[in-house]
Amino acid sequence: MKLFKILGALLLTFGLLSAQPIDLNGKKDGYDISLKSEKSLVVGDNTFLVTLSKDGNTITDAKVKVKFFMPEMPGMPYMEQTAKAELVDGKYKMLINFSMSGTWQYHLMFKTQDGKVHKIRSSVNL
Ligand SMILES: [Cu+2]
Repeated sequence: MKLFKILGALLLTFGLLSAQPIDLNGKKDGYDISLKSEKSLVVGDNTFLVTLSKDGNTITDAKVKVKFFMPEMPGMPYMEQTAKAELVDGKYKMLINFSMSGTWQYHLMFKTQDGKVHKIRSSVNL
């Protein structure tokens, strides 16, 4: 009985943690990148917001795109979702539809005015 209570509490804790919107920050080639989701991630439509800055200055003239993918697994083909960002209120906004829960890897790419393409790789869970 006690064990079930502990397991229940753990599940609840994980549930609450994974129910938070994502808020990831990284640095690449001198740029500060933040990737946020508007809400907690769900199977279906998710809005992502990216902000870019360099030396404290917000960059709004880059081209930003993202690719989320899940490798092939037994009984499941490779899955991929890509989106090009649209600039809304100084933030790069993208819509991604996740077809299933699990770990999705992503490549976030942005092309700056100097013509250089920068890429960061990470993953999210839902
Ligand atoms: Cu999958």
